[in-house]
Amino acid sequence: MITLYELAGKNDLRFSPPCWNVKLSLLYKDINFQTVAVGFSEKNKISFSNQQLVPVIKHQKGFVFDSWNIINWLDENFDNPKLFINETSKNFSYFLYLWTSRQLLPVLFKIIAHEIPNILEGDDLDYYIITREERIKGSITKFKPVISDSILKFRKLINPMRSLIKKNGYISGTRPGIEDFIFFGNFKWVYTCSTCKLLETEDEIYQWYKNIHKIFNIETY
Ligand SMILES: N[C@@H](CCC(=O)N[C@@H](CS)C(=O)NCC(=O)O)C(=O)O
Repeated sequence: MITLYELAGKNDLRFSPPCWNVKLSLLYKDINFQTVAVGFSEKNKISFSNQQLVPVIKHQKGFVFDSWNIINWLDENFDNPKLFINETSKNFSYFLYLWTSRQLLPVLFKIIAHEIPNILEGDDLDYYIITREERIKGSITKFKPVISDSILKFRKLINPMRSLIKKNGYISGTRPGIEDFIFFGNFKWVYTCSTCKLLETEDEIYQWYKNIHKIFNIETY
């Protein structure tokens, strides 16, 4: 049995983008797994991995951390269905992983930074405020004046994905696959942690986001 250590907030809310990417990959491959909730202030739970971030998976022979490494490990160690159907899909997925972590999530952070405290409590809340305010050298409310600009910027930034989704239904093609799972985490983060109307409800990407929920029956995860 695989154990996925993932970030959790108040009321056991699971909101971490890379943890969601891994979870969708596990569901897609129909791998038996359990999850362990890790609060921001509960690094002791993942100390066996000798680093501080989730997702981490523990398997019979050891552990793997970082969503990209985990996805690769899962595909190498569990057969069909394959996440990467060929090298091209692997390369495009890697691009999406880098684009998400380096470009998209930082824009989204500016939109939801001030709302994340609503889903945290106790030491986790203190940890979030202290570490993030240190990182951005200011208050987590400092981006509030640029929220509407950031939303417009984000919607435009993801235009190529919108075109793909419009054309095929999913990024991977006519059915969801790893490319969709990596992109999904962005939206799950925003909609779980904030009240922000990131996408218009008529936006094809919004429909795509809802479809992924239905297909994987993930409301409860
Ligand atoms: N590149 C890593 C990013 C991991 C990461 O930043 N995880 C965040 C949650 S989204 C975390 O563990 N944060 C804990 C902290 O800030 O202390 C991946 O894709 O797994």
